[in-house]
Amino acid sequence: FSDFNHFWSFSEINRYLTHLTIQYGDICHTETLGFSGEGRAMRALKIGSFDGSKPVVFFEAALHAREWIAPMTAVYLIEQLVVNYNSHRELQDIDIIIIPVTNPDGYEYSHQFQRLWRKTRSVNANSTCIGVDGNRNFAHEWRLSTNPCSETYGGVAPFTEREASIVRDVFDRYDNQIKLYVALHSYGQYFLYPWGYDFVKVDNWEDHEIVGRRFADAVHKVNGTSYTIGNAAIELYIGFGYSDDYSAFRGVDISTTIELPGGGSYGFDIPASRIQSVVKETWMGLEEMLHYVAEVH
Ligand code: 0X9
Ligand code: ZN
Repeated sequence: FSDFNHFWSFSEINRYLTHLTIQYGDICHTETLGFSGEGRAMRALKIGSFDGSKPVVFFEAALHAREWIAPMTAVYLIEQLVVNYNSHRELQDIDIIIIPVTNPDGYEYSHQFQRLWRKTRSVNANSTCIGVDGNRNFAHEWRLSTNPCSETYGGVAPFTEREASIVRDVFDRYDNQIKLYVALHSYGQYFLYPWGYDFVKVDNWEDHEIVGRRFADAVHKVNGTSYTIGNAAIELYIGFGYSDDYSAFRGVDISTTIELPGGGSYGFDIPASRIQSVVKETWMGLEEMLHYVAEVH
């Protein structure tokens, strides 16, 4: 019942979360996990009882501001889960946390001023360049990078960014309970798993291959979209301080970054006319991953 023909602003997403929790208060609730660098409330939608007895699944989108298809995918995921909750018996055995906009300051900036903005909007000492790459600011194999003007600048220390530390806080709070972490990004149609800091695969990489294959097959059935599944460093490039590496380091069973389809002139600016087909096909893949968690745990 929502409009998936345009990219939603941060306030539209927030209004929608509020609306859902009013209409479906018995199934879901929202929680403000903290505040971004510029003071925006970072809200999560939570589905389930969170009484400690069930596996927790954690989705998060738009740590990179310009990757607009990611929060739309998260919103569609939220809608499908909440509206159809009662017809998904298996989902009732899982607790689900979704942060649709992990970098709200950057997301707003990309809407209002600069379409291709990626980083946070924090001020760097001794530099006029703004922002830290949230996906280089996590504490596993983090490295000091020298140039604050770089698009992949990791900050002066891990977790300098509220946006990254709020994600860490979720791992802390549900320590040993989170069985699946999905970072939604764009673009390139990849299902990536750790490690990203070296050409070495995470110990249980075969489980990641199984989950990735189930995701990709379910997506492919819808519109024929193909995904590449593999180790992040091998498939993409080496880097340090990634959220999915941190998740695996914290002991989350399955940790993945999904690079959704691209389009437009720069890849990140996929046209709004493609939102519907991407969010629908991706939902089929994500639902399949939830089935995996429900089966295994
Ligand atoms: O470079 C990134 O942060 C991600 N790609 S993006 O184009 N969305 O910026 C990839 C992260 C993949 N994960 C690891 N390399 N660990
Ligand atoms: Zn990204």
